[in-house]
Parts: sequence; structure tokens; C-alpha cells
Amino acid sequence: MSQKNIEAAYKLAQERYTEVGVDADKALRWLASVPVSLHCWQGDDVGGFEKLGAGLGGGLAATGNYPGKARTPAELRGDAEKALSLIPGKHRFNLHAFYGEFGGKKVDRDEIEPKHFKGWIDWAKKLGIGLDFNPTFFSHPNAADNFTLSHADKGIRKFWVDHGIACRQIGAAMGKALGRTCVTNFWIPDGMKDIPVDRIGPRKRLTHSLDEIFGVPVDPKLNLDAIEGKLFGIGCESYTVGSHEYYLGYAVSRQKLFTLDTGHYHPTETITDKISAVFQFLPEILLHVSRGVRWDSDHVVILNDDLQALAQELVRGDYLDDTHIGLDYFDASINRIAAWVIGTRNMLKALLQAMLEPTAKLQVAEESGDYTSRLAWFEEAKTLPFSAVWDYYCAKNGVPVGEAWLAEVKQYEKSVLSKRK
Ligand code: RNT
Ligand code: ZN
Repeated sequence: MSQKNIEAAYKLAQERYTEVGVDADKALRWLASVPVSLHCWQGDDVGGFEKLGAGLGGGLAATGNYPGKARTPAELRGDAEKALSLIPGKHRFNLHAFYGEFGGKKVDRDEIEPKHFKGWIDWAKKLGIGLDFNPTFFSHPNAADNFTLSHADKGIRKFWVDHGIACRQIGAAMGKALGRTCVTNFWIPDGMKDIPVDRIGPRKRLTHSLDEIFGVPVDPKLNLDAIEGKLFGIGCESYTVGSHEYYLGYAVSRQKLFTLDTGHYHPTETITDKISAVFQFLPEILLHVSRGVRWDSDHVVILNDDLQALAQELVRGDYLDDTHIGLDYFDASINRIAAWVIGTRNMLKALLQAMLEPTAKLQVAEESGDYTSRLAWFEEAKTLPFSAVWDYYCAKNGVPVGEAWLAEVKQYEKSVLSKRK
């Protein structure tokens, strides 16, 4: 597409949006202010760099064996940089603790320090982006039986408490070095495959462990804590210690960020309706945007009704300043850089579509009880010339317009990924 056509199409689209009371320029400025946190774990199938030989645990599953996955921090950074260069706007990068750089030494999870993330911090500084963080409570011998912070064994609990404390310090170091608050998200796999007799004990122990971790003061300007619940996991079908009710209660009582992962609910349940409920009691939330297919399968995020409804809710409720958007999926059956690019561009497209919605017209219709007009406007809004605005935004940000990013990924695959054996 020529620059001339991109601009001409945008001009016409802008006029059309003005007719329905929407300022397209304003929507683009708004979109530019929203960072999306790209998850490191799409780049290497949630492998990490510890080489403990424990394999992927916690009921997580990355299926597929597409060639070319990143094997080292340098490769992962290179791949992520390629992805970021194909996505309009300034974003963030989300690391798990087992992606540290340990210089060939064995540094156990309770011993990790900010210095093990210096390579990542320097890289983020160079790119001018913020980092987010996650303790890794899986893929480790001390998590082999699917219990960590709620483990019945005091020693194992202590090991994971120390890991949690270390991770918040690392988050704070990242926040400080980069001048951007780091969000550290806690997700634990704890639970049981079959029906437990005692549902109470593990939850009491989890509360105690979390209180110990969060009892260590950390400046919230540098690091914010988030906690992520779940309905079930593979091998954890009957009982999840950190269920949604558990963590919502914990988050509200301790004023922590509540993490909503779009794949963690019953398949017919979406998080759209939950956001305004949670915001009645918490100032900020974290999202893990994913796509479950029949179950919590973590497919690449596509521009479907769920994603659009989520973005609309964030925009209509003016929640974007208080919502940290992270992605969480891992597809090992396609080019991993493409997976990042497709999912992130879709998140941004959904947000832009929502920002271009004639919301004022919808509100007037609803407030006056004119549900006929509300439905009519919902449907008309779907075919407004959104793509011309998106293309213009990509061009303005110096990233490929339309499908042009794919050729760049294919070229990178040929010149870089295919050499990894
Ligand atoms: C697992 C959670 C969690 C993980 C990442 C790797 O069900 O969604 O967020 O996917 O921490
Ligand atoms: Zn998640």
C-alpha cells in the first residue's frame, strides 16, 4: 500500500468518524499511550534458562515443535526485538524468574538476585521499554507434587516464600533502573488432581505464605504485586488452592492487584463483566490476555468477539490508566515471533476499534431507554472504516502496514531462526 493511499484512506475514514461524533486523531493519541506487556515465554515455549531438566510443570503445556525457538537469552532478546519492531507503539516485556542469566552456575530460585537480570535490564534500557516480572513456582523439583506456597512441608514453603521475596526485590530493581513501575505477578500451580479431603489447610497456609512475602516492604512506585487465580489446571482438575474467590478476597483485603486471565474461567464465561465489579473494590488490575479453545489452552490471541468486548469494556469504563495489559499464551506450532506479533497487534486493534466506537450515541440511546437505537448503533459501528485508521497508525509508527509484517518474519526465519539446530 502506498503512503499516498494510506493517507487518503485515513482522511476519508476520519471524515466518516466525525459524522458519527468520533475523533479519530484523538483515538490514535489514546492508543499510543497504552503499553501491552509481551510475555517472554511465547519465545521459547515456557522453557526458561535454568536447564534444571525438570521439564515444563505446573500443568502448563506448550504443544507443537515448530523449529527455531530461542535457546539463549541473547536469542530470545533478538527475537523479541524483531517482534517489537513489527508492532506499533511503545510496549513492555514480561519476564519469568527462570529466564535469569546465571553464567552457567546453579543459582536456586530462593537465591536469585537483580544481578541475574542485568542483561534484561540493560536491553530494556536500550529499547526504552519497561519490564514486568513473575516468580516461577513451577518446573522445579520443589514443585513436583503441585504444591508450593501452600505445601504441607514447612521447608518447601519457606523455599518458595524466599523465592517470592527475592522476586519482588528484582521487580523493584527493574522498576528503579528503568524508571517505570514493574508489575510482579504471582501465580502458583497448587492444587489436586482428585477430590481432596482437606480444602482448608492449603488455603490457610497459602494466606500465611503470601502474608510473609508481602510483609517485606517494597516501594509500590517501583514494584506492584499482582495475584492470579484459576479455575483448574491439568493435573489440578478437582481443587485449585488459589481459586478466583480466594484471590479476590486476598487482593481486596491486602489491596493487591487482581489478575484476570481470560483463559482461567469456565469456557462459557468471559472476563468482560467482571472488570467493573472488581474495580468497585480495587484501584488497579492486571490482565492476562489469552485465548482458551474448549479449555485453558493458551492459543494465540485473535480479534474475536471476546477480545473486542474486553477492549470495549476497558475503553467505555475509562479503565485503561488503571489496567496493566499483559499477554499470556504459548503456541509452539507456528513461528513464535509471528505469534507475538499477531497477538499483540490484535490486542491493539481491539483497543483502537473500541476507541473509535460512537460511545456517546450508545449512551444517549441507553439512557433514554431507546434500546432499538442502541442495538442499531452497536451493529453499524462494526462496519465503520476502522482498517484505514489502523493502517495509518502503523505507517505513522514506522511499522509494516497490513500483512507486510509477515514477509519480514519469513525473512528473519530464513536468515536467523533456520540456522538454530
Ligand atoms: C497459568 C497462568 C500463568 C502462566 C504464566 C507462564 O495458568 O496463566 O500466568 O501462564 O505465568
Ligand atoms: Zn496467566
